[in-house]
Amino acid sequence: MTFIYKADPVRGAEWAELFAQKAPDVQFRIWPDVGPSEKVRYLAAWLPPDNLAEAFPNLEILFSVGAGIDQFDLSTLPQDLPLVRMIEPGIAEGMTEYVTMAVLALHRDLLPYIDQQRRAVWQEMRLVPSVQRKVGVLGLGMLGQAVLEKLRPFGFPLSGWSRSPRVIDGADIFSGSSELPRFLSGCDILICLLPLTDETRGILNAELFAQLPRGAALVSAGRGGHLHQDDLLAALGSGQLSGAVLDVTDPEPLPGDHPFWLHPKILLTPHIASMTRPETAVDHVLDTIRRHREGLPLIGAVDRMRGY
Ligand code: NDP
Ligand code: OXD
Repeated sequence: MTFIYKADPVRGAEWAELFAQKAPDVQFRIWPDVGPSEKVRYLAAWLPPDNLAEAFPNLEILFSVGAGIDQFDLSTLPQDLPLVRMIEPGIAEGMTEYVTMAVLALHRDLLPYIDQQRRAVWQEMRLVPSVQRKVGVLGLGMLGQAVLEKLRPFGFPLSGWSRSPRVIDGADIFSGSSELPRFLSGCDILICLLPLTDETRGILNAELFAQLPRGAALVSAGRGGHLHQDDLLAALGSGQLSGAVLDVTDPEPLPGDHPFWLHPKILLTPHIASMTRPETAVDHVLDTIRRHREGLPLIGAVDRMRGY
């Protein structure tokens, strides 16, 4: 029984050591060294190979090595093949640190202060108390909920928006497109942690920015495809938005001459908000294999109809 890892080979070597300790009965191989293809039962990939069904006729589970699965073309995957995304505490920990850093940077005017420093300007700005800075999260899944919990002690009025209604302690929750305008009107800092689907592609656009309070700021850490780049530049130019922290772009990396690189109101990071941690990722994968063998529901199984 073979498990194939097809992503960053350095992290793959760490997975190999963990498999050797925790599941010595499984033959762990790193792409492209796949061995006899009929023995392959499990594949963990950032991008799966073409012709998956022909390449591995006995595949039982396809894992995404990340929390997102938009990099997979769902229409080309065998319909009955379970697709399981990465659910492990390292991803949530990294994301909550990143978003907290971004929210505090925007709240405490770090971008204009960096700009002032570059120009040798020593000038204070009025400090806004946290109770007057409303923070809202688009997407209330594993990451959105963890972020709200992490932000709670700072005293920002918190809110969130998702597809289905829910109750979260200490946050006003909105759901569905009908409640989006009311949610947006209460966000001085808007954090996007949605998955990228047909419904969410391009959601961060001029129409959405116009519904935020004037001078609001954006943290985009879901996927680059959520953002309409020209609309962001226009909103920053007009003052409708005051700043943006972007961890994801489309494409990644951006071309060298892209206006985001040197924009004084944009802080850009290279998709590092969080990273799958091998120790806990391997536990998730082995637990999923066990549950699959026992006929139990799989944690992190992707709903093909919803697309996340
Ligand atoms: P989940 O699937 O757990 O949560 C997704 C949330 O988005 C849910 O609350 C869901 O609503 C909501 N949602 C989806 N579609 C819509 C819609 N059309 N309208 C309103 N709400 C919607 O995902 P995670 O929290 O685990 O991850 C979110 C994304 O973060 C990933 O898909 C990935 O793209 C990105 N990511 C980025 C990383 C980085 O390093 N920058 C690292 C890890 C992930 P409902 O609850 O009703 O289903
Ligand atoms: C992920 C990511 O989806 O790294 O986990 O973006």
